[in-house]
Amino acid sequence: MVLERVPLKTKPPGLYQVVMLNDDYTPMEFVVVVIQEFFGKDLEAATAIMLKIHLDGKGVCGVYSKDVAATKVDQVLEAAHKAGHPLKCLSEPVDF
Ligand code: TYC
Repeated sequence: MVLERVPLKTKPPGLYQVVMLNDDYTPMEFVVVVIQEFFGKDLEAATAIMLKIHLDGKGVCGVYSKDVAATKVDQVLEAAHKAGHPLKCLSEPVDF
């Protein structure tokens, strides 16, 4: 009989950060509205995140479960596409 080792531990579900990328065309006002609408930030926090992205090239808009992060990315990309802006974002695992 062959006994196979069964992993004792399953990995805890990880957290994913939604990272927004800078570009030269999307209006700052649009990015601020998107961050408020989809990431629940107030005007001041959304403006600070937008400026960080503008200056650093990218920034984290929020941290979620994998599914929720993927939904946020879809919502942002759809809103940007509909408005005709090249705004891009992605989700990636948070490492700690
Ligand atoms: N760089 C853009 C501009 O000058 C503004 C911008 C900020 C675009 C953040 C995308 O994720 C972004 N209009």
